[in-house]
Formats: sequence, C-alpha cells, structure tokens
Amino acid sequence: MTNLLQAAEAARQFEIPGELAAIEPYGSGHINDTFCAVFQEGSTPLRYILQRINTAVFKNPAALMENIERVTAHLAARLNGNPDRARRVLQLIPARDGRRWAMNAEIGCWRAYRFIERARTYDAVESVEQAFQAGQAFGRFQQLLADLPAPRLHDTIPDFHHTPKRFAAFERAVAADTAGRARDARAEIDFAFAHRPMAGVLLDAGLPERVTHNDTKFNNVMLDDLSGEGICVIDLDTVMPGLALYDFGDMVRTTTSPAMEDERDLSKVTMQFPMFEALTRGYLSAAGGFLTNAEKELLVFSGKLITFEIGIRFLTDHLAGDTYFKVHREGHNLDRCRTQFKLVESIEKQEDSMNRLVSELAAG
Ligand code: ADP
Ligand code: GN1
Ligand code: MG
Repeated sequence: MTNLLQAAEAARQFEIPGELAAIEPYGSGHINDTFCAVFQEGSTPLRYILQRINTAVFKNPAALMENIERVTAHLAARLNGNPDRARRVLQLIPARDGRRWAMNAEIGCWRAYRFIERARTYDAVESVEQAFQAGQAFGRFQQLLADLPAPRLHDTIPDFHHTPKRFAAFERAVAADTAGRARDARAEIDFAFAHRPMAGVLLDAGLPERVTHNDTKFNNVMLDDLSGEGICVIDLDTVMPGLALYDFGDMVRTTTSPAMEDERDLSKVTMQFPMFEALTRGYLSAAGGFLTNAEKELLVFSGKLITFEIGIRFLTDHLAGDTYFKVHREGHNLDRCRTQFKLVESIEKQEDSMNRLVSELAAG
C-alpha cells in the first residue's frame, strides 16, 4: 500500500500550479491506489486525482499510458465544441519532466488527472434512470472510439476476458490449493465446474473486435450531480481491443443488482428486470446503430458469462491467498465470488424474458 508521504511526493511531480494543501485516499477500486489532492493557488483550491498504477497487474505502464493518451485525445477531439467537454473526458496532467506520467524507485509509477467536479460515482445502482445513464455512457464511449485511427491499441493485460483461460487458471488454483481454502469453498468450486461449458461461447461466436473499455463497472462512470446524466467514463487502464459484449456483460453484472459486490446477505443479490431494461435501452440508444445481429443476440448471455468470469477470478484469488484483488477482511474474495454466482443464478432464472425484451428493443 502507498502511504500519504509517497502520494504527496508523487503529487509534486506533476505540472500542477500552487501548493499541495491536502491529500487523502479516494475511491474503492481493487487494483490501483487512488488519491484526491488539493492544491491551493492564492485563494483558489483545486482538486486533482492522483493514481499509483499497480505494476504487478499492469506490467507495461508505458504502453498503458500511451493507450490512455491516445484514447483521451481522441475522445476530446470528438467532443470538440461541447461546452462541457472538460467534464466529459479525462484529462491527464503532464509530469514536470514533460512525460504523461511520473516514475521513480521511491514512489513507483503515477499519473494525475483533473478532478471532475459536480459529479460522482456510485458503488451500487440506486434507480432505473442511473442504469439507463450508465448504459448510454458506456455505449457512447464505444461509439466515439469506433473510429480511433490505427495502430491497434496495446493489450494492457493480454487475454483479460479470455474466459477459458480464466477457467484454466481457476483449475490450477484448485489443484494447488496454496492457501488450504479449497475445502471450505466446495460449493463454489462445484458451481464453477458445472458452468464450465459456457466459458468459450463468446470467443467462438466470431464477433468483431472493437475498442472496448473492459471494466465497465457501474462505479466507473461519473453521473452529474444535478442532471444525473452519465457524463464521463473513467478508469481507462483496460481500454484495449475487445468485444462490445465484454462491456455490456460487465454492465449487467454491476448495474442490475441493488447489492454491493461484497454483500454477505445473498438474498439481496438479484438481477432486477427493470434495471436490466433501462440499462439495455440506454446502451442500445448509443450502440444499437453499430452492433451486429450476432452481438445483439448474445447481449443477455454476455451478462451471465462476464458475471461468471469475474466470479471465478474472485474464487481463484481466494484459493491462491488473495494476491491480486485488494481485500479488506477475511474471506473477502470468497464473499465477492458468492455474490457473482448468486447473480448468475438470478440471470439464469430470468434469461428467457430478458432475451424476449432484447429482441423487442433491438427490433424497434
Ligand atoms: P480504480 O481502478 O481504483 O477503480 P478509478 O480510476 O476508477 O480507480 O478511480 C477511483 C475513484 O476515483 C472513482 O470511482 C471516482 O469516484 C474517482 N475518480 C477517478 N477519476 C476521477 C476524476 N478525474 N475526477 C473525479 N473523480 C475521479
Ligand atoms: C477490478 O480496478 P477495478 O476495481 O475497477 C478488475 C476488474 C474486475 C473488478 C471487479 C485490472 O477493477 O477486471 O471486474 O475489479 N480490474 C483489473 O470489481 O483486474
Ligand atoms: Mg474504478
């Protein structure tokens, strides 16, 4: 974990005018360390987001930052003329040495963004309007990046959504049982094996490669405080070539259940049909124009698959002794796995009606 002194030292590496007045940990992500820094220039305090990139997870930060630079520049160009552009696309602050990020042995690898004010993220969805807004914002994100000029973006994490490879890693973790936890996770392990046949379906469907976000958690879209509009997609570390359905699937995973990802009371975890309807309407309002029929037919399936995939990733990490996702309590990854599998079951129960709805929406 990064301490505040390191974060303050990192903050001073960037082209930010004024004096550092305050800095504190921020957000609830599982991978990077995020801080909010306040700089005071004269009487005006301005906020910034500082992030330490987890280089155990992102092994090539230079490639990752090049992706982010290209993607944010493209989005900014596409939003040219929009009076609210500064809040609708992340804006990197350059480091004092002119690079887009700062790095040294003491502090690690850091970037800084302008703070998007008068908007916020939510860890759990609260209304159908929010679900619609999230779907539309991520759909628009894909749409705006559809004409990103060559070359292809770097794969910041190769095979990130390759579910069969995720499954193979899970099987290895069960066999190794490094942390001696397999015995107490029998029900979850059995659930995973029973669902193995679906792992390869998206990859085998011959769907087109697009520029996708790949981590479309509901808390990765900022909603405007006044209008509720989904104004800015954030957390761009995994923007890379992928399938549109990786994004839609992760939206279903995180935007249809009212429960937190680590909720222990599984009775609260459920795929709420009205949320799914709003999410799908929002997504199709932006992405409906470019999606192929094959993609539309697999929208519901992608929700089930990506929820399953993240579930087996949490379970794998639990079995391996919590080396990947940040954990804040004993059994945290197992709790997260359980909510995912509960949600898979909830989707399975409603799959037919969800598919009927998508056919109606896609047709008209
Ligand atoms: P993580 O990978 O850890 O999830 P994020 O990039 O999603 O990191 O940032 C963590 C949180 O910080 C977000 O959920 C959001 O609330 C906040 N945040 C990130 N970037 C900005 C920004 N530019 N302006 C305001 N808040 C931000
Ligand atoms: C991680 O960084 P964060 O918390 O937005 C993970 C995602 C998972 C998510 C589960 C690089 O996302 O793939 O879906 O946790 N990111 C990475 O909450 O592995
Ligand atoms: Mg995030």
